[in-house]
Order: sequence, then C-alpha cells, then structure tokens
Amino acid sequence: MTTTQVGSPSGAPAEPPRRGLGHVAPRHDVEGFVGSFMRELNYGQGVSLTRSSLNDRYLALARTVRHHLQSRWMAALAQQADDQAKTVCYLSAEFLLGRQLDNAILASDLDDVVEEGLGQLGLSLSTLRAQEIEPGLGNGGLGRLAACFIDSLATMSVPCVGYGIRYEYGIFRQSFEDGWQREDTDPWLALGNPWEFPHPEHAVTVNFGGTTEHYEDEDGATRTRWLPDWDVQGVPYNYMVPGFRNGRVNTLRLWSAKATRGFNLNSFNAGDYVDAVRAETFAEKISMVLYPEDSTPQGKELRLQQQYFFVACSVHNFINQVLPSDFDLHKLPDRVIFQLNDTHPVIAVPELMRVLVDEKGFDWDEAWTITQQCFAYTCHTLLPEALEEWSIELMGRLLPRHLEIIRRIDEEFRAEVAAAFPGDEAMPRRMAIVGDHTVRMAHLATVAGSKVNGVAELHSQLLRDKVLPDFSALWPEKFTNVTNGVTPRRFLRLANRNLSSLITEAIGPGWVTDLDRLRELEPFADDPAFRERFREVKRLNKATLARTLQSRNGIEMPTTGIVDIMVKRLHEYKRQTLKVLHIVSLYEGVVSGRLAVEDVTPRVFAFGAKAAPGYAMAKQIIGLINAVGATVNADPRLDGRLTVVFPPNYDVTLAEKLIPAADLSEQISLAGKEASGTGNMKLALNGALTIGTDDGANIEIRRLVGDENFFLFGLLEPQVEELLAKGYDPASYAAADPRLTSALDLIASGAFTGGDASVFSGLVDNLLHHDRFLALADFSAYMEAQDRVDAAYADPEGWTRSAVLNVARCGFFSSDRAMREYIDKIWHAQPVVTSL
Ligand code: 26V
Repeated sequence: MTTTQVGSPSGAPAEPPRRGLGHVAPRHDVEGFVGSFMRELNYGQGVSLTRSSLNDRYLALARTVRHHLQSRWMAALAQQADDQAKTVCYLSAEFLLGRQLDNAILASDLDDVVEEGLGQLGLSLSTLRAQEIEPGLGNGGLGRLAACFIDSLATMSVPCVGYGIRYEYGIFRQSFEDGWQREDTDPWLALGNPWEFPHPEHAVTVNFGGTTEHYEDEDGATRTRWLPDWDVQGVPYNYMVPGFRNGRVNTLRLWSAKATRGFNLNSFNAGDYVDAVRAETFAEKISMVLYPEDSTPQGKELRLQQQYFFVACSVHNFINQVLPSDFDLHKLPDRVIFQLNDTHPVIAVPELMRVLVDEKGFDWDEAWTITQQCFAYTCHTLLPEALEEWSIELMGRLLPRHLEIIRRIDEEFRAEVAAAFPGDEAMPRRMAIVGDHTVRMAHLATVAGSKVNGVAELHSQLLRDKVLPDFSALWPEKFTNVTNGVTPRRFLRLANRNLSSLITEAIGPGWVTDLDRLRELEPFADDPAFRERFREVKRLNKATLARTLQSRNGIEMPTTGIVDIMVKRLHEYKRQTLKVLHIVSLYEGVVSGRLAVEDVTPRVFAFGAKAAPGYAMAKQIIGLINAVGATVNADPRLDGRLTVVFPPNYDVTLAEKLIPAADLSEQISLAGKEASGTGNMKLALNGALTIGTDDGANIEIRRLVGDENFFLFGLLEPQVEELLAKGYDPASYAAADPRLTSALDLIASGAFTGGDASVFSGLVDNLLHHDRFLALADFSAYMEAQDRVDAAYADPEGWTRSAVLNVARCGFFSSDRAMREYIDKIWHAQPVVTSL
C-alpha cells in the first residue's frame, strides 16, 4: 500500500476554525428537540411533516438524536490527537451492531425529551424505531462480541477505534419456504443510513498483486520494493460509538472499497473504456458482501482480499492519519495496541512490518520488536477446521511482499524453536507458520502477538493444551484467558426495560455501568413481593414477544408455560438436534400413550438460527425443526401444551425481544466445542435458568449462580475425549433408551414429512452412524435434566428465586469487566478524562 493521499494530508482539517468554537452543542430540551427535528425533516429530507413518509421521519429523528453525540465526538477526536493516550485498535472483520437509534437516545439521556417531543408532533417513538434496519455486519458471536467491546470501552472512556468493513450487504436475510431455509440479500443501506459519516477525502490506496524487487538504498543497504499490479481505494465511513452518559464518543471506522481514479489497468485490457468500467466493479466487489460461513473457511481469494483490504487501510489510517505527522514510530507500542479478533485480520502483522521496513526505513529486527509489542490475538474457536490457512500460491499471487515477510518471520521463528528444543526436529515443523502448502494464520498470530487469549476458562485451557500446545510450552506466559462479556446497556437496560426498572427500583441505577452491583439483588430473591413483580415482568415480556411474533411473522405464541429458548447459529456442535429429539420424544410419548397429556408441562420452544448457505446438514436440521414444529403445533392430542416457534431471520433486533421473555436457556453444545457462548450470558442476565453442558462459559455461569440454580447434564470434556478415543457407537445409545429409539424411528418413518421417509433419512443416518458431536450419547442425560426443569417449574416461587439469583450473580458477565481484564492483562491502556 502506498502512502499516497487522495485528500488532504494526515486527515487534518482544511483550515483551522476562525474562532475557538469548533462546534455548537444542541439544546437538550423538548422545544430544542422539536425545532431540530422539524429542521431535519424540512431541510434534511425536504418534506413537510404532513407529507413525510415513515422513513423521512425516522431519518429526521435519527439525525436529531445524532447531533447530541456529535459535539462530544468531535471533542474526543480533538483530544485523541492531542494527548498521549494509548489507543486500542480493535481489528475485526465483523461488527454486529444492532439498531442504533435506541442506544443513541439512551447514551445521550434523551429518552424523555424524545418521547415528549414526538408526542407533541403526534408521532410515536415505537413506530419510528421499527423503521430502522439493523446493520447485520456479522455472523454471530464473534461480531456481536466486537460490538459489545467497543460499547464498553466508550463507556469506560478508553480510547478505541474499531476497524472493520462496511459490507454493502450484511448477513443474508433468512426466510422459510416449506420449512427450508432460503437466503436473500440484505440491502441494509437502501433506505439511507443516518449513522455514518463518509470521508472520501481521506481514502487510502491499497495495493495487490505484482512482484517485488530488491535495490540498494543510499546507505548501501539492500531493501525491498513492492511493484503491485492493481489497487483499490478504501473510503472510511465513521460511526459514533457513544459511552453511556459519560460524554465520551469513540469511533468505529468501516472501510468501503472504491475503484481508484484512473484505475490502474496494467492487468486489464488497457485502453478499453468498457473494460475499465468493468474493472471498477471488480474493485468494488471487495467490500460488497459479508461471508456467511462462520466455521469452515473456504480459502476464497475474495475473502483474503477483504482481510488485507481493511487491515491495510486501518494500519495506514492509524499510523499516517491518527498519529501526529512527526510521531517517532519507535514509540509505537506506547500509543497503540492492535487487537486481532480471531485470525481474520492477522495479515496486519506482515503489513506493519512492510510499512516499517519498506516505507519507513526501519531495519528488520527493530521493526519486529515493535511489531510484536503492537499486536495481541484472541482465538474464538476450538474446531480445528475453523483455523484459517491460506494457500501459499494464493498469498504469493495476491500479496507477494507479505509472503516474503511471512517466510522470513517463519525462518527466524523456526530457528528459535530449534534452539529452544535442540534435537527435536518434529517440533519446528509442527509449529511452522508456513506449512507444505499453506500459511497458518493462527501460528502467525501466536508468534507475533504479545498475548494470546481464549474467551472462557475452559477454552483458554484447551487452547493451551490441545490447539497450540507447542506454543504454550515455548511461551507459557504468552497465554491468558479473558472470559467474554456482554454489554448491559443493550442487553439489559434497553432490551428489558421492565426488568431494568424493577432492578433500579430495588438497588438504584448504578448497575448499568457497574454490573457487579446486581449482587445487591440477592436478598430480594427471598422477598415474595419482589418475586411476584419479577414474574409480572416475565409475563409482560412474553406478551411483548407474542405480539412481535404475531406482527412480524403471523406466528401464534402462547404466553403461558415455560418459554424455552435456543438461539444461536445452526451448527452440529451446538446440537439443535438434541433439542429436537427432546421435543419429538415428548410428542411421541403423548401420541403413543406413554405420557399422559396432562403430565406434560406446557412449553413454548423458540428457535432462532441461520445456517451457512453451503452447510447442507445445518439446512437439513432447519428443515427438521420446522417440520416437527408444523406437526406438533397442529396435533390436537397435545392440547396446545407444546408449541414450536421458529421465527426466521434471527438477528440482534429479534434477540432483544426473545431473550427478555425466556424462562429456560438452552446451552447444549458438546463439551469442549463451544469456545464461550455469549447468548448464555444474555439469557442468564435476563433471568432465564440454563440447561447446559459443562462447556464454554456455561461452566463459569454455573459456578457463579450455584449448582442448584442451573440444570447441568452431559459428558464432561475429558469423557468426550475418552469416548472418541475408544470409539463412539451411537447405535448402542439408541438401543439402550427406548425413548430415543422411538423418537428416531418417528422421524425416520416420515411422520413429520407427510409419510415421505426419505426427507430426513440422511440426518437420522448421520446421528446413528457418523455424528462427530455425540448427540445420542447425551440424550438420556438431557431428558433427565429436562425432567428436573419441569419439576422445578412446578414450584413458581422456587423457580423465581433461582431466576432472581441468576440475575444477581451474573454481573461478572458484563463486557465492562472483560474490557478491564484486557486492559490490565493485555493492553495496558488507560482511560482518559474527556473535557467537555
Ligand atoms: C469464521 C469464519 C471462517 C470462514 C469465513 C467467515 C468466518 C466468519 C467468522 C468466523 C469465526 C467464527 C468464530 C466465532 O464466531 N466464534 C464464537 O465466538 C464467540 C465470541 O467469542 C464465542 O462466544 C463462541 O463460543 C464462538 O463460537
């Protein structure tokens, strides 16, 4: 990447403001709000109130609210340039933000002003907020975690820039056709996006392809130059990341690809006008769409282009545009830490080396010392197939200079390993960054990172012992754990206003930024009046959910009985099939007469899950859930006691409705496979009890809430290992539990597919013969745990007591705490005082 600037150098304003006043603060009262809203409508949208569309009104409202954050934002940006604080650059291919309007209103403390002001105009906030399309710029846990983290850093006044990609199309929209998943594009920008600020004048040029050449510099030293083949521009779009009522606003900077002016046509048919325009679409394809796979990397060229694209823009932006122009880069580690959110941004490591060595004239060792201090790596998976590797051929073709740099890092690293473990020849080979055919990005991240962390205790331990054991033997102090967290602003304060009010009434409002204070709720678990109010909150939330599902999808949802929720990406390791087998077994029990219908505890089973479009088995499972749901919901023999609801297109907005209504949280992955989970934390914080395996953060949730307030079942991780080692024989589990045989037989018989036995035969066959995730091995234990759930639910007072204790004891799972741990163990950054 060159340092050529399309716009003004170093991103500085064109000329200094004439007066000391850099900005004007908006009025924080109803009259001021109404005036500002009307101006936005009339002059921003160009319509009168009477002729305005819903979208006009939403956009005017969003811009009005946005003004309140902007003056703080400008102050924060000015300060960032002035002070010497260390900035956390959170590099992530995904930020799954969710809707912005409510969060902006909350952060700027405008709730009452907005309600009142809109009321005066005869408008309703709830109608306008429904108009917002959420930016679905992430697949699931990893992307949502990034969004929670930047929320917490802003709330803690820690300087942070989130860097990512402004995908034109976010995660696909899911619908069901005869129960099968259908994907449509997500044109989330179509109606206008009031939350972003494009800065084409600060576009960055990113190079690709070509060759490298060596030359002698004026001191006679051999240096390398990259002669790229083609380039694109990255245009930054800035988003405000407001802290909760603390006057701090950080920045999320998402990059959008644009063809360079005078597009470099070397590799195209130069001179052909039409081809040149086609080249433009070629360039702009880079940020066009989010890859919807979240576990099996496909090694696709476009994906590597995306990764390098956003990382090159971000490194360039920080070094050449955020830091002062005279900054001494030897001190870079004092001013920045680049946090690598999984391996997706790891190409930033050779990029920083390239910038320091080729562009800034550093010698190799000096540059490597700096680089190692500037990076840290978070791993988010345990599935070996999810670890990214790029073919050497592709890397060499797309990023020839980076491949050279990686090879040198690899050579020096292997020499270090050989010296540390003399005589062990296998070790350097196992640990190599460059393998026979591929570049192993997790190895590169581990070698380059000052720290490597997993996302829950068990995960970090398995990361050390199973995924990267050689590395942890070499550098034990490099490995650490930071258990994930979730932002209490969005997932409690905003999503569950009823519970929030009840909590605030009991213990005051301080919990919103100090979630450990939820502990003060513990005594209320023993207060029958409080418990009754807690139940009333759940009833209200269930009614709200039922209304939402009705109006969103025409789904009928009963509001009595256990609301049993399983929301997460569809993946075999998460074992949605185990949940289906439970439902099928209850159904089969009633239909066959084994269970009396009046003994079945009424339940609503709610699912939310997207399957990667190319993941056939996951799509089969979606088909099965819908087929079972259609049959169970329609069978009068069940007396309406069991209902399956599966609203399509689970996203952050829907999560905010489902989670507050939940009684039971399903966290049933095979032990040792779910790195952490974060839905588990959101549900527990909202007063759902967990039925879960000894996996990921479930372990820590259970330890905190207490065994008696958690339904544990299933194999432990070492038992899983043992079983797999001795040979898993699924059929033997089916034979040993007649309920399991009957449930599988019922599915295989075609009972849910109008008699067609072929539809799910592959799925059943897989469970019985090939399943790597041992669903059948945990079936009996799961059924037994569900019996415990029913028994517990039969005692409403005891259940509510447990639910209140779940809320009271889960303050640990705030992303504020997670950020504090990153700051202390990894980043060594400091909060700054924002002067307003
Ligand atoms: C991987 C890939 C690979 C192919 C291309 C697209 C793509 C996109 C995302 C991913 C990463 C998936 C990893 C992930 O989301 N892990 C989840 O991270 C959560 C936050 O740490 C954690 O709670 C979940 O347990 C973990 O599965």
